[in-house]
Amino acid sequence: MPLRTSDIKSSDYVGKEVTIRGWVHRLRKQKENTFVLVRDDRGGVIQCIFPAEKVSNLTVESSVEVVGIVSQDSRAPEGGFEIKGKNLKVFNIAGIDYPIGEYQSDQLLLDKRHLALRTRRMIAIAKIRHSVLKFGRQWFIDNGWMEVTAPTIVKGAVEGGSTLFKLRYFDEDAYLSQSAQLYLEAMIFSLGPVWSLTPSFRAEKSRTVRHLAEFSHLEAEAPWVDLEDILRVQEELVSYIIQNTIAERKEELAFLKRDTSELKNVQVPFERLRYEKAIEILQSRGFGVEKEDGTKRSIVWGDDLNIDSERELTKNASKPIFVIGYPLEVKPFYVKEDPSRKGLGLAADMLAPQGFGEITSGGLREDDINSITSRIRKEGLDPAAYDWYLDLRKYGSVPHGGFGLGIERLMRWITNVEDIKDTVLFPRTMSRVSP
Ligand code: AMO
Repeated sequence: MPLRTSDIKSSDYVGKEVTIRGWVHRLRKQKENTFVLVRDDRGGVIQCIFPAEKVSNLTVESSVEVVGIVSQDSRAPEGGFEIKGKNLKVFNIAGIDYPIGEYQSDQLLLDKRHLALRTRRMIAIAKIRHSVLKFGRQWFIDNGWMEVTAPTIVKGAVEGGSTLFKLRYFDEDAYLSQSAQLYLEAMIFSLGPVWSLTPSFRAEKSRTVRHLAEFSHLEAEAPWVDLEDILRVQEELVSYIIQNTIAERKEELAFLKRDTSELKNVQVPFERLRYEKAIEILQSRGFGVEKEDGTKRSIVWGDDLNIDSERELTKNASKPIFVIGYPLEVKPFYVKEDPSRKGLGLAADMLAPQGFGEITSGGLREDDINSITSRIRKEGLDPAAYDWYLDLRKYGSVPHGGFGLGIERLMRWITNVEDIKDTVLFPRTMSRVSP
């Protein structure tokens, strides 16, 4: 394996001959010498100096192998080390029409995302994403949860019929999964606490900076838990991911100009705010919701919290807030009713601070066969499509609960990038299914 630029930027290598491979990131031609910035396969960049005539045919993004001597020069960009080139091997001379330059429209960067992955911004985001996924998995390993995977081609809705992607599955209709939750619920009977990371699909008709049609969904489910147990798992998991990621990705977050001092505050416990209290706070601030005719009215008990109300509730917070106990009407059929507060669900959403909005949703599941069957009907769904799911309430039903966390929502908060499309390498939205 050839060395990477990060390996050779050290006094140990000064005066030594090295071989690196990469792509021409930038070229600066002078009369006698050409300064070739080479980017390695992890995005590290080093300046290589060649006699101009030796590299006259090089173009940006050509793939090369450089053999040369490392030297230290404080004027050299990218950390004061450079390579005095001896030999150059070219794998491919890139076409001169490489479309990505220094200043590009967001649209072009999305249309050419397969090439834009080579920009320093996307490399930084990809590395942060890697850390988020790694530390998420690590938390579950350290805490004894079992990793599982659920199918993504399914027969039924989990999060409401309006965002289902339908597909033809041989001779029948099927859907792309909105959530692995129902499958994880089946697994806890023999596997105990389980978690999975699978894509979830939502035919979201909304074009917002928070919605994708395909997102990475980290989900967990466990038997014999109460709501507080499920909240604790979420706050511990999220603070573990954040603290470890900001420690590991200082450079990348600095490149993105993310001030991480506020993320350092993200330590357990997170505040718990009851839904009715949240409504009272919003009312006391004169908060309105938009009616269908476009006019506004005051927010009232029974309204769901939209992004504006989430922003209002979290604008001064330095860490996430759990909103607990939404009315059952605004939650899916599986949410368990609070026996001591009729009409309210034993469920909670975690809202990230400063208006980043909901990043997790979870709670206890209705475990009584009759209640859940009538709730499925009430939502206009066909209980027959849930026959196997209902078996879980028939044979040894237990109190249980879990949650789902949207990796890209968490990424958006950690990186502070404006658009969720930039937190994933190849975004899928209502208007984008390519590249
Ligand atoms: P919910 O539908 O709230 O709940 O989704 C859980 C989390 O997934 C993320 N998310 C999204 N991210 C990007 N684009 C989208 N279109 C999108 N939709 C959702 C959010 C959200 O908090 N089964 C339940 C969870 C549970 O109770 O276990 C569920 O899917 O971060």
